[in-house]
Amino acid sequence: MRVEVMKNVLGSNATAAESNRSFWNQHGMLALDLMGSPGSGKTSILEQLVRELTGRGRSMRVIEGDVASDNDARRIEAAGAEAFQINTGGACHLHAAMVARALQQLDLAGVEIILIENVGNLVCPTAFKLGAHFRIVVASVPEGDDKPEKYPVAFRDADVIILNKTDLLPHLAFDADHFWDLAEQLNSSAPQFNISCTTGEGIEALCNFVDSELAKLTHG
Ligand SMILES: Nc1nc2c(ncn2[C@@H]2O[C@H](COP(=O)(O)OP(=O)(O)OP(=O)(O)O)[C@@H](O)[C@H]2O)c(=O)[nH]1
Ligand SMILES: [Mg+2]
Repeated sequence: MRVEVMKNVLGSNATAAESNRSFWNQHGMLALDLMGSPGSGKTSILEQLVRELTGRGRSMRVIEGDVASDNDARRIEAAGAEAFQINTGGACHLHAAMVARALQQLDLAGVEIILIENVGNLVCPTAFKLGAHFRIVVASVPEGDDKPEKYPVAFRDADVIILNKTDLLPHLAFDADHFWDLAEQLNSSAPQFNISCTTGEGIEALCNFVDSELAKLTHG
């Protein structure tokens, strides 16, 4: 019985995710879904992307997922993009229908990029795709270099892997080569980015990636 209910929930989420993807494709919008542990730096990366991509003349909206509070939406608005906060009220992931409802609320005229921050954890969001073109997993140096080994699905299914807070590498016993070896064993195709939101390392490269994927989507 429980298995049946779960199958239905996942099935209806998959349908809603496909519909989100069709909507984005029809309107030439590139959608990115960031997942990662609480505090790994998802909002900080989004703030950097908003600033850098706005500077390049890109137009974007941000959908923020949290159990509670609108702290992250307020941070994004301060960085310069319109944001829509979803509070799940306890659920540990966004689901595709929540994102569809957010899209209906946002003014999407002229928008090229949709950035989504999933609820902070490396487990629940893996089962609930949102339809985004890229699922980005964000790990960070203080979490420890064994995370790919402990949360393999998050890394195996990712389309992009980010290691954030590289400015802390000199201060912590984190072996970056070991982290990337583990990530590579699970997923050798996902582009990899070393990022520091404090120093700005890697932000330009990440924005170049977003720009080139947007160009592929809109120009074929
Ligand atoms: N040293 C350092 N600190 C960072 C970096 N990126 C983010 N932080 C800090 O890490 C903390 C958490 O960052 P957030 O961006 O709020 O993390 P988050 O993943 O959005 O957290 P949740 O929304 O709670 O899941 C903040 O105090 C940030 O200033 C970085 O590259 N280096
Ligand atoms: Mg956040």
